[in-house]
Amino acid sequence: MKIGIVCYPTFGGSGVVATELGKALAAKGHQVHFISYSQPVRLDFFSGNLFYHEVAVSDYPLFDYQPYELVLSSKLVDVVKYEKLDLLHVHYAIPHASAAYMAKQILASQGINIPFITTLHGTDITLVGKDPSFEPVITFAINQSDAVTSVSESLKADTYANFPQVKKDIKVIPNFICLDDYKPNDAVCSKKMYAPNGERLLIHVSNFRKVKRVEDVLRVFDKVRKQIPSKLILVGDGPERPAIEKLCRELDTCSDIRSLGKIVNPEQVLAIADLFLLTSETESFGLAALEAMAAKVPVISTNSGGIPEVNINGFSGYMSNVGDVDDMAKNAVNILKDDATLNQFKTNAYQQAMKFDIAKILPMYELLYKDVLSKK
Ligand code: GMT
Repeated sequence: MKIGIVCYPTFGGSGVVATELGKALAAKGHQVHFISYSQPVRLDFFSGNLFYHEVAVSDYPLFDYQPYELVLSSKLVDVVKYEKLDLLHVHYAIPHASAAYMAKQILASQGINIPFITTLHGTDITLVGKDPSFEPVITFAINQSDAVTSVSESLKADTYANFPQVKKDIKVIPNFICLDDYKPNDAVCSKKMYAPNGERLLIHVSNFRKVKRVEDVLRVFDKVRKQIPSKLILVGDGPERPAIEKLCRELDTCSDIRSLGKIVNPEQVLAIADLFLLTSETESFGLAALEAMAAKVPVISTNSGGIPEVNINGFSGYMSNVGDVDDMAKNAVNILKDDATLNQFKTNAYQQAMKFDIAKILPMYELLYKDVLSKK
């Protein structure tokens, strides 16, 4: 098949999922064309089946806001026509689904029928998408998609709740990881670098937005390190960084925390971690937690959104109510208190991650593509 994938190229989960999906499809012999405004960060892989088309937005002075959606629609028309694509798969509803709809209509006027599949990722439905200014467009674009998937049952339910006019059947295809990328020998970091005296190593990976409640990560860590010698690694960057730095000083924990910034291959750092902290207000899925489990790192998380579909309480880690940092710290100590318990949780975490191996999930997308094409 010749598949066009539209995604955000940044470190966000939707871009990561889209890129890894495209890489896996290319490895299976499909021709995959990425269409985005810059090279996706995880597109660090060479294959004769992978192509990248940049959406170049002009900076004409009349525009205070560049009309990205229109440029994207035009680019889609161009790529579909000249690369003879079979279908488009757009990740994140805003504005990718409506741009795909527009491209589809333009192409239809030229006698070309291109189906498009929309994958909903989370904040496009639960945060940004909820904004009434987006509602009619999102509802319309979802209903007009040839197929719609969501990354969890929870997100599917949220979509119907937040967009009552959505009538489309939504198919849940969970996120995945490529377990082959998590081979222990691939570790390029050593634990001694960050925990020189054998301390337990906690880790948090996110884009440091408000929804991640990174302050809670610091508060949990502060409570844990008072009971068990520990260090904390922060991976990622984002708007909440100044608030985090302030809190770290207030709690006097800075000497035990290392910020590594944005990292393209988080598995290299996850490989040396003992415990992952995910304190989000909501997560449609929590790909970061799944990546941790694939690296045999148990997860202390909140129980909101789709997280319970990923982290199994008392098995791959523990879940607590949003903001209950005392409970999270208690659970963290329970996992970290001795090697036997920690090793059991590490084994369980990996076992849970195996359920989401790409080998199991990729065929679901391929089946969906075939189904959509059969109705073309
Ligand atoms: O978490 C973010 O802020 C980024 C966002 C994205 O779309 O890039 O992540 C969402 O999609 C991920 C991949 O499907 C999910 O694993 C995340 O849970 C989801 N984030 C939220 O729902 C907050």
